[in-house]
Amino acid sequence: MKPLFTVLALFFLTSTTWAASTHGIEAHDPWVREAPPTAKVLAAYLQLHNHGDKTHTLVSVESPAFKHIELHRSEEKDGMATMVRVTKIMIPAHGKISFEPGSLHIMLIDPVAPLKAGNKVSLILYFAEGSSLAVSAEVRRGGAAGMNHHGMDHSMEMHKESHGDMKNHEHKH
Ligand SMILES: [Cu+2]
Repeated sequence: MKPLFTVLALFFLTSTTWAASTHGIEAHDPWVREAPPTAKVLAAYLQLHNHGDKTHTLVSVESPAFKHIELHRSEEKDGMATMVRVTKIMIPAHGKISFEPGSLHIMLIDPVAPLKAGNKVSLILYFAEGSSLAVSAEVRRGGAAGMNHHGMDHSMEMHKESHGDMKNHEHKH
């Protein structure tokens, strides 16, 4: 965790650009799945588009609202949904990465205070190439059934295209 003033400074520097951002990386539809007030782990989702000519590599995420954040991917193993930690996620030039239920997600660990639908969570995404991107993610209800202990939705597994959703989707703008 960086000192708070650094986080805030980064936030102010980049907060106006979270929808159309730094070095060609754009975040779309960031949201956090609402969990019970006692939940120690929540998940955030968004799409990252790389409009630039260079690969960007997401390596970490920080938030003043959580003590610890990891990048995870849900996988199915022997019929059980499990999560694997991912240390970097490459977004190729003119490519797109989707974080979505049942696949890649930003795992938000140890909330500083309980969150409920309608709350906003500031996230700062750090890229290996040196840039960062601040986004504001709204807490939303993420559908009903199939929550496991990590707040993931098993019923969404069927929508997963493949285990490796890091492939380069065609860009549609
Ligand atoms: Cu996870």
